[in-house]
Amino acid sequence: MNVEMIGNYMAPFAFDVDVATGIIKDYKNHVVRKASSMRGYYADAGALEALIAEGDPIHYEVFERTVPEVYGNLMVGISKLYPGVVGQECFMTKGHYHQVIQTGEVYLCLGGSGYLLMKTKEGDFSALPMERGKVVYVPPSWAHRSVNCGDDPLVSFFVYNAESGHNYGDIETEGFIKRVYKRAGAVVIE
Ligand code: S6P
Ligand code: ZN
Repeated sequence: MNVEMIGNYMAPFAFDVDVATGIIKDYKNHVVRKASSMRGYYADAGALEALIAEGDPIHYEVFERTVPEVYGNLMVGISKLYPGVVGQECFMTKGHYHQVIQTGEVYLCLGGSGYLLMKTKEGDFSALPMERGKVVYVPPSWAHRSVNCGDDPLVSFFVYNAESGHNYGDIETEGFIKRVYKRAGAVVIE
């Protein structure tokens, strides 16, 4: 990829985030995952198919300022997860381990409410609340998934090692130990 240089080094840069909408103004990479990208992830496959048939709404978007994916660089961006349920299960991201499993990540929640679910290969589990102003530190070895339990988009700024990569396959086969539901208006993790 082309990066701006000053002398021998990558040039420092700055960018703006529209905190209200959760959009990086000059993003370089944009990932959009619709309901149809989420087949196999929710407990109620029939409810997901109904949602897809009703118009296949966007589940989440990721905006990144990409940098070369090499040791030392940091990838930064915004994750915007829309509110909604599949059956009674709250909208969520696919979730992943990092391919380079000894790399961590930091999330700063800018708006909305939900959880960051985390799990390890050994079956350890953690669910930390996400709300505006909350920083969640994801240590190395922990897979992570965002879940939106509120009525507004769950918007988070994230920073991770640029060489981390994403391992989705293991989550597709392992699942995430616990799921988050809205039952009669109450959020339950079970
Ligand atoms: C990347 C970071 C986030 C997620 C994003 C979407 O390491 O954790 O940018 O990619 O929240 O989730 P997922 O699981 O579909 O990549
Ligand atoms: Zn990650």
